[in-house]
Amino acid sequence: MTDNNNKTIRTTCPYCGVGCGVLATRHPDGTVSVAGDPDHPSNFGRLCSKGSALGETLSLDDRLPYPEIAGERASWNDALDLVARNFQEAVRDHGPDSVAFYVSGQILTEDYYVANKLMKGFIGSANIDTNSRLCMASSVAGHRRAFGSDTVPGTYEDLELADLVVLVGSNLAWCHPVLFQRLEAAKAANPGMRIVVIDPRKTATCAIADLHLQLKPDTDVALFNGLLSFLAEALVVNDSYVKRFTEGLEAAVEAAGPCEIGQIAEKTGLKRQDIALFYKMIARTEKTVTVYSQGVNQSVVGTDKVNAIVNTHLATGRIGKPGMGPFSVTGQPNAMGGREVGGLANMLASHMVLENAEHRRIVQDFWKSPAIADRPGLKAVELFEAVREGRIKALWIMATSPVDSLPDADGVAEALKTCPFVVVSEVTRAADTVPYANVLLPAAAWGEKDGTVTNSERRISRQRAFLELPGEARPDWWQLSEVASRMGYAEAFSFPGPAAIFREHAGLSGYCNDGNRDFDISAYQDVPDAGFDAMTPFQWPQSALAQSAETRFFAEGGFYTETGKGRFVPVVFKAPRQTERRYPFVLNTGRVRDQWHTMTRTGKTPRLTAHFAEPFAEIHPQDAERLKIAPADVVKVRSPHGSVLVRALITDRVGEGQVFVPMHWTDQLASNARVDTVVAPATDPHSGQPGSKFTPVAVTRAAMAWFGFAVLRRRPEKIAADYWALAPIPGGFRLECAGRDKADIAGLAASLGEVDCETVEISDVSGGWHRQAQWKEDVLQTAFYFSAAPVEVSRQWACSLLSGDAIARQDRASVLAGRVPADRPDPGALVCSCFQVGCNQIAEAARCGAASVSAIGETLKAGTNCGSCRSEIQTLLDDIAKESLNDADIAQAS
Ligand SMILES: Nc1nc2c(c(=O)[nH]1)N[C@H]1C(S)=C(S)[C@@H](COP(=O)(O)OP(=O)(O)OC[C@H]3O[C@@H](n4cnc5c(=O)[nH]c(N)nc54)[C@H](O)[C@@H]3O)O[C@H]1N2
Ligand SMILES: Nc1nc2c(c(=O)[nH]1)N[C@H]1C(S)=C(S)[C@@H](COP(=O)(O)OP(=O)(O)OC[C@H]3O[C@@H](n4cnc5c(=O)[nH]c(N)nc54)[C@H](O)[C@@H]3O)O[C@H]1N2
Ligand code: SF4
Ligand SMILES: [Mo]
Repeated sequence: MTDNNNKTIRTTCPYCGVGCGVLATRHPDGTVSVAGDPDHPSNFGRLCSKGSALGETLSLDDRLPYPEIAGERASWNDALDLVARNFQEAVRDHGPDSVAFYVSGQILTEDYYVANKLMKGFIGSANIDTNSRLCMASSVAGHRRAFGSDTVPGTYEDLELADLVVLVGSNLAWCHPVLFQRLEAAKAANPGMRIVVIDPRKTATCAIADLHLQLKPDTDVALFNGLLSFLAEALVVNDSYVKRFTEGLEAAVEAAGPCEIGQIAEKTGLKRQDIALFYKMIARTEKTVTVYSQGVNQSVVGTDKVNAIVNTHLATGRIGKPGMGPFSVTGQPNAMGGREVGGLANMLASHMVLENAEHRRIVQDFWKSPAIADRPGLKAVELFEAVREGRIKALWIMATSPVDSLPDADGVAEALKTCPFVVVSEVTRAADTVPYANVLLPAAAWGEKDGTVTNSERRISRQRAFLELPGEARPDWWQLSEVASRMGYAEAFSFPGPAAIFREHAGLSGYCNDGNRDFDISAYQDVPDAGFDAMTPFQWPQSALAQSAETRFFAEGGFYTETGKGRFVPVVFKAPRQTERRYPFVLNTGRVRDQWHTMTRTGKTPRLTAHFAEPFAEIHPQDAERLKIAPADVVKVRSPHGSVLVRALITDRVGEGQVFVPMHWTDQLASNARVDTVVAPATDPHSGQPGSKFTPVAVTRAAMAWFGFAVLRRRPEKIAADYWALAPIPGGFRLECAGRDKADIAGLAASLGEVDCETVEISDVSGGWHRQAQWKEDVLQTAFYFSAAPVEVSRQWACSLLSGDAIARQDRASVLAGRVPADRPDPGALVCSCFQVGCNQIAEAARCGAASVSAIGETLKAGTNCGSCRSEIQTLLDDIAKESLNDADIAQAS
């Protein structure tokens, strides 16, 4: 690739499982602009805030330029030899199960295929697991119990065609924003459409909900079991579908027990009338889709939650038909591709079953491999336990950061320290798992690599390269194939490129498959390189034998169980773990709108860090009052496994007795905010997926003697504060900090300051109050604000100070005072990241008569580009309307 300048390439977004098509254009000045691909059938031109900012996350400053062995630069040859030798010796001395791969739903299908082939067919162990274990495993297990295969029956269009969409444990507005926008548009076009959100938290998604069932954590099974019984008792069961295509309804209804609304209300904490309303809505709405995500999967009863939901769809025959079905939306861009190649420790390739001898024969035969794994390997949490116990001698981690994202994360870090040989394939040096590597391999990143991904609706799209590989970075499939060759398997791994891998993968999907396996893309087994390059997005199945226009599953039965019938799974509600006196809160964790996981990419751009610039805990006002926690205090959230220090965000978005902490902040951008150090490693017995949304914790106010806020030109090397969080801003960084000892302020201020600057400061040491600004020729270099209470300075305004031009001398006082000059009103906390519009601006526009989201858009442009903030704007408008109603009430009363 020599000159891609100004050429627009069609590719796919590397973030969520919606799988949006992206048009990426590289300009002569090296910048990249992106736009939604209007022809991509997942997004039709839309992009969310994260997708829109992709061009700003491609800087190379943090990239790994070359391989390293024990922290020293090494050649690829030496590094690959060493990896191959260590894996080989471990297998020779301790057997195939003494080695493991831990990979990710963010590698491409071709990378994934090679990793799985090497481990299961050539090393001969099933010790390959993936971060999808933390993400989709309960859905996989639930699908397999009900359908006999890991099949997602529906398509995105079903959300638009439905009359009732139930969102269970899914914050779709923030986590699948483009799908959410499609749903929003469908609702606007079909005013009869109803939306129910089932989530213990009031999320941005609730802005679109007709009914929000704010149930107690982990009580979904009680609600859906009740629904199944209700449907059976109200005779809404689709007898003909149930008789012809399913088995086991009676046992499932019996396990669910009679539909006693009072009891269900008690178990779930929901109001009886809300439960009854929900059940009636379901009973009378044929076109119902139930979308579910991590509030379902990430639970110690996650698989039961999945089956409790699926049972209700089987009972009504609402599955695989337009506008109907259970719909597990996937998180990562290639969670589905990973499942297709068999990336999980208990799966074989091509949706085949590890325990099935015939399937093993098919795969081994196709691969012509010396071995085939015949029993499940270690699932992620067990895998790292085995590492800790010394049972794993060589481990290869690829495209995931287990010391951040696995539960009991400090235990994982300990395990990695003791592991004799750890390989990490990464794109960035700034990832928390990097320091644990014996061998570090620089991987190709988004925009540099070529291959395919599969989105939530089984649609396979191309990711295409439009940038040169920086330094010596190489794609993951290449790294794996090179190691395989060095282990003696050159013939089976001599892939010239991703197209050849894709063909083999497509070939295997059709091999000995007479329609008895769901995953079949054999229509593509002979696609030439040029055809692979030009491939347009398609949905599977696409068999070489039968062209099928219909890509939904199970409308007319055809399940992949032994009997061909869909299985009702009897599930019994188990009350969630009681919190003890010492750990009285339930810790819930998850995502925010503008960040992606450990922030290695989305944490690089001010556009995305402005929405939330530091880690926080959402705490209910009543709990805060009891615990004497004031807004913006620093709080400690603690379990027996570990603790984090985060900012208190007091809000009734969480229920009493619950706290919500985002999963995103790592040691790269905060002092002590890796929330998975707190999360318990409890897993679902069927899927092995951790219950990342439910850990009993204690919450206490962390008594701080001082609080600080600063804007800085350079990233400080060390920050001597008990609490800190950094985020990029235009022209530099912003720092939030706090400490227990006032004496630390002077040292910190000195260490953050620049040299050769004109420094202006005001200080009241006894009051713990200090302000300082530094100038070079009227251009601000740093500004610090310290005080005994949380610093009240408009962040939006202060963060704009470094981007701008010279600041007039007469305005210096306002910089020190931290006061927004009168001619520049404070925009308030950021809502719209595309146009940088804050909540004060929206409130002001609303007061001037802009009463709807579209009116706000017309006035301020907010919400008119990616649309990710539209639900927040709606919530703001609702709050303002409520306030003015209250004001009117007060006025009337007085
Ligand atoms: N912005 C953004 N988007 C993303 C990602 C990201 O990092 N950032 N990551 C992607 C990935 S990999 C994934 S897996 C998806 C996840 O997408 P989601 O699952 O939608 O996101 P989460 O925030 O993890 O959790 C969803 C909701 O589950 C709720 N919940 C907690 N406990 C329960 C419960 O017991 N019952 C019910 N019904 N709900 C409960 C939480 O309160 C939360 O609002 O997002 C994808 N999209
Ligand atoms: N408490 C709690 N924990 C959770 C969750 C939760 O909701 N709560 N959610 C879980 C879920 S659903 C998920 S999916 C995980 C996500 O957790 P992780 O997978 O740990 O998070 P990422 O930041 O996506 O890690 C991807 C890493 O791969 C690197 N990378 C990017 N592209 C490439 C590439 O092409 N090749 C290579 N080799 N490296 C690359 C990135 O720089 C980054 O360091 O977290 C899980 N952990
Ligand atoms: S919804 Fe956003 S993050 Fe997800 S694929 Fe589309 S643009 Fe990317
Ligand atoms: Mo995920």
